[in-house]
Amino acid sequence: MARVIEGFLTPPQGRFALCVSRFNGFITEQLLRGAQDALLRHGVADGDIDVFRVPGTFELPGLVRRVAEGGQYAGVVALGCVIRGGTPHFEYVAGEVSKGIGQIALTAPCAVSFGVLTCDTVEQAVDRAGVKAGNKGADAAMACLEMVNLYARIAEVGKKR
Ligand code: INI
Repeated sequence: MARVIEGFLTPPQGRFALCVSRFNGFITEQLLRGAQDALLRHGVADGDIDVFRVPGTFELPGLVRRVAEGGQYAGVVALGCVIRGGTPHFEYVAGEVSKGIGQIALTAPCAVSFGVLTCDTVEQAVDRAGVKAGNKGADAAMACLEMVNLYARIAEVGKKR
């Protein structure tokens, strides 16, 4: 019978880094709150969570790469918010952060998750930061927790059958 290997939502060994941008802080602070709350309520100790801040979402990939590759964390969560304005700036920032975090997630020695909002309006961002559409920071933290567990299980299940 085929084995199904999934990550659990139990607290793993290891620390978590929450990397958050200050730009659009009225949204990103809510994403951070949601991510912290999700980890704490799944048994991660407060002392095992570190918060790193960057000026804007564009700066997130540079930070996340250094934090993820440093080997001190089991999971890294990127939290930011890009809101479309009247110029193409949005496209560049949103494109760079999604591409950058995506590349890091592929090769990092730990789990990396993407809690960056890319919204057309402020209202869309508010809805995703703890109002109508949940809290995407909490969702990203949960995904990170699951992937930390899953990565740990790959080595485990490879040994036994
Ligand atoms: N940074 C954001 O996090 N969100 C935005 O919506 C945004 N817009 O639209 O300008 C933004 N710009 C700043 C950018 O992330 C960098 O901090 C800046 O360009 C300096 O490198």
